[in-house]
Amino acid sequence: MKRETIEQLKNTASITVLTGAGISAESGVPTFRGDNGLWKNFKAEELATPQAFIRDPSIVWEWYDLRRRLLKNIKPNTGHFAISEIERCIKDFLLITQNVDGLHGLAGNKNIIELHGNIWRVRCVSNCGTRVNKEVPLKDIPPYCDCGSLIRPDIVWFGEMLDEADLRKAYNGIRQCDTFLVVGTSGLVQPAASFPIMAKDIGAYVIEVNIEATTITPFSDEFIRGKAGEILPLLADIIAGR
Ligand code: BJW
Ligand code: ZN
Repeated sequence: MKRETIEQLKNTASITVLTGAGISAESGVPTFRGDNGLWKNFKAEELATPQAFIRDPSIVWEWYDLRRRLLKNIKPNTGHFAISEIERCIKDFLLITQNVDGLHGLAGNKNIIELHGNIWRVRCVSNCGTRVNKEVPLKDIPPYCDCGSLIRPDIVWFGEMLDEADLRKAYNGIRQCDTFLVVGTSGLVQPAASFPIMAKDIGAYVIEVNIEATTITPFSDEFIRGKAGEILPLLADIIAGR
């Protein structure tokens, strides 16, 4: 690690973190892309769209049901816990996650934006309400609401708008931070992929942790190659003054 990065982490007053599927990989959650991406046979770009859901809600629900079954007993790993320790050390802290697995909350983080939704939340397509449903496996696929409309996962699919309040809060966090930490994302999905670049433009120190270089790497002040579960505890140690 560069001396400059260590100094930055020791002295930082505000940190915004962006995470992707890579941080949950060591908990056993498959990533979306790349050689180890278990979903290679199921393309997110094909299943995670409103068009796919209209065409065949059962196929889309089968995919989410499979993922919910896989996630049911999964636990946060040392990477998640390190980020929750960083939040306890830094008052001005924001975590923006693209993950829908809820593991950051289980690890103890409080100020979280779940940019792409949460796999345990569902909503009626007629917008008659959002609710939590942890039924695994689902009894009926696709599930229907009492009002007769289909129920869908409360997830942001390709071509759908992100929640406006979430986006506003994310942009504020990007504007205000002096350190921007990006972990385990391929940087291929917008608008999240542009957050580190925006942070860099505004003057933040950008640190990237990933097992391989990404589209974000050229914009990083330091790229730390390695597993999130191994690198993040080291960063948390520095921030905590150990
Ligand atoms: C490790 C590791 C370890 C592994 N340690 N690292 C501008 C330009 C071009 C296109 C667009 C644009 N603006 C919008 C678009 C369209 C689209 C888009 O981005 N398309 C691209 C594919 C080109 N974006 C949208 O539609 C978004 N909506 C939007 O922008 O609305 C406005 C708008 C609409 C229409 C037109 C224009 C504007 C919505 C995006 C929603 C994404 N949803 C998904 C699926 C739903 C969630 C779910 O079912 O789970 O979210 S897609 C999928 O990708 C999922 C993820 O959150 C997301 C990001 O993936 P992530 O996390 O980066 O995972 P991977 O697998 O790609 O990478 C894992 C990484 O971990 C790798 O780098 C590994 O190396 C690393 N790793 N183990 C550390 N142990
Ligand atoms: Zn309804």
